[in-house]
Amino acid sequence: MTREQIQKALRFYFITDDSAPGLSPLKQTEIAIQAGATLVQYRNKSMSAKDIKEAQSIRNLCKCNRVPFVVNDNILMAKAVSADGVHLGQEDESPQTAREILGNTAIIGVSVSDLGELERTDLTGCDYIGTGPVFSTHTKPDAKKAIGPQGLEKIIRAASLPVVAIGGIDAGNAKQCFDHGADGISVISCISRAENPVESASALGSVCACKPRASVMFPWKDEFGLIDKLLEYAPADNRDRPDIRVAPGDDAALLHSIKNPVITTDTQKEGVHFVLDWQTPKEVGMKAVSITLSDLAACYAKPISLFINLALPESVSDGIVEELYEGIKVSLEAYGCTLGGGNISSGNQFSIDLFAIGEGRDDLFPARAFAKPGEGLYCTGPLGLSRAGLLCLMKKEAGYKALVEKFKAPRARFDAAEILAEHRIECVTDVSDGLSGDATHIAEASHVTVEFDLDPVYFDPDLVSFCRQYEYSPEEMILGGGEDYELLFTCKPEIFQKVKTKLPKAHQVGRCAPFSNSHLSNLPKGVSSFQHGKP
Ligand code: 3NM
Repeated sequence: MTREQIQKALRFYFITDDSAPGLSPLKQTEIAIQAGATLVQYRNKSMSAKDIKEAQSIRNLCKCNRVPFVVNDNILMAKAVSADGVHLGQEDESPQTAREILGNTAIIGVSVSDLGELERTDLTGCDYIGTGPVFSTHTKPDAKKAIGPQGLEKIIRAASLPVVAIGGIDAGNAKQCFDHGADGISVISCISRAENPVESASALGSVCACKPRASVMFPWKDEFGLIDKLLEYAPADNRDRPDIRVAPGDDAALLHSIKNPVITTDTQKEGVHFVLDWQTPKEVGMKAVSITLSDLAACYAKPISLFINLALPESVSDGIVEELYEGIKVSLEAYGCTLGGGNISSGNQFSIDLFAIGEGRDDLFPARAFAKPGEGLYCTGPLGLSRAGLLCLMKKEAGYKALVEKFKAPRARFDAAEILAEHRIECVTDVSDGLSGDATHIAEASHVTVEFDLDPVYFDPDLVSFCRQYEYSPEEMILGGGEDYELLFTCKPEIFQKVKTKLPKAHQVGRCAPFSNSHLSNLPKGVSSFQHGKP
């Protein structure tokens, strides 16, 4: 996390109370999240292995609501429940050890109670400091004497890291902590033991200038409820489409007979193909449909029906699934495809498996194996944009919206496929693995050598300026980047001239020669085919 992200997360820092009368740590967390908490720490002074379930439920609730979750003192518990980090006391392991165990992206904090302790503490690997008690507190029996807002300010001035204040803080005195320079305040009893915890949390949230959440998201529980919802999200004309005889919702869908069934499958996995911090669930749903149907476009097949298999970890909320469905629906409608059915199960990783059925043409089924020496290698549109868009997201680069859009919302090129089919082009594939990867597929299947010939005239201007800014080569993005979902095809140059009149963005990227030694030639050094999850 960047320093700025840590500072934001510290603003309203809630710590669970393991001995509050009446409110469980999970319920306390729900109240804090509702009031706008920006980080939750699981604190359980008698922490043992059996507490893992409680820690997991709190972690799941936090994850559903996109609130960072850290564990107090215990690095191994933090690791075991996949927490976002750990908060360490002076008697615990060092931040450096925590960093080694929890990795680069973990949030690691350390308690420091005075200037002497600050000087003596090795803060290597640490992201923030917790300082207190600022005011007197009954919650921590062994807490030192209160340092007051002035003491807090002294530590903030001396510290090089963001600081969160702790100890005896409530809505009445939190402002003093901010006024004296704290990045955030952390509280236990002002929520867990308040007479009215909801009101108290909400008052604290407004002092912290944190927006209350309209609703708290809960981990998904009901498989059948979610399947019903999936069906509700089916495209509007799903049920009276002529292709479907028995609609989804039954044990299986019965389709009317399809003359040339074309079947394809694809998968999207969280952390490999999508990251929910970068893409909304709706965008993920839309893209999952597009990339699956793109295979049908490359086969000149008309999309008929899509089937979806979802694996959900508990930390995915119903709300996220509903948004995902919304995206699936929008995309299916855009392509005129029905939803054939779906299944949901729990799993360790959020993943979406998709299966699509399309109807192929009677007269033409393009394939990678039909490239001939003497033909040119062409593409229906600019390449490399999606990879550059992914890099923008990773670098938190706010410009280059068109590149990011290409990564988030690629389109299956049925429009281009129709024009290629009109010209009876026989060798087609979609560019999902990067130009060098997909050209290799064509060259291997057709036993030809593809000679690349990239003309900078066709490089996308945004791609060129992105590459100039970040010192990448556009050729590398085009050849090695993936997920553009344009169509790559081969044909005679005179046929291409005709195609070009209808697809102005189509351009040549190489040519096919009789096979000689290797499948690719003219490939700049260091360019390899795209691998998902390894940008
Ligand atoms: N650490 P409350 S004070 C857990 O000074 C803890 O390091 C402290 O609870 C420190 O918000 C404290 O109920 C207790 O006062 C904070």
